Amino acid sequence: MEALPEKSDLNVCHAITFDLPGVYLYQCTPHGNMGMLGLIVVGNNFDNVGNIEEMELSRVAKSVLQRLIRVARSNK
Ligand SMILES: [Cu+2]
Repeated sequence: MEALPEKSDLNVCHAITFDLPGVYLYQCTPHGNMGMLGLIVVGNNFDNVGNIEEMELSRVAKSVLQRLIRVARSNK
């Protein structure tokens, strides 16, 4: 998450190359609290998922995150 830009511009494509395996969480800035999150799993590696789960999020976002992690793990 620290490697990602804090904010991207609206309606502008943004490309990122993930060099390190692991779980990456991103959000829509105005709607993150409502659970508009995304999860990217690089290299099928969940080693850092504990750090992601400890992130401070709203209750709704936390619930969405748990579901995203469950789905990602089931697609392993
Ligand atoms: Cu949004």
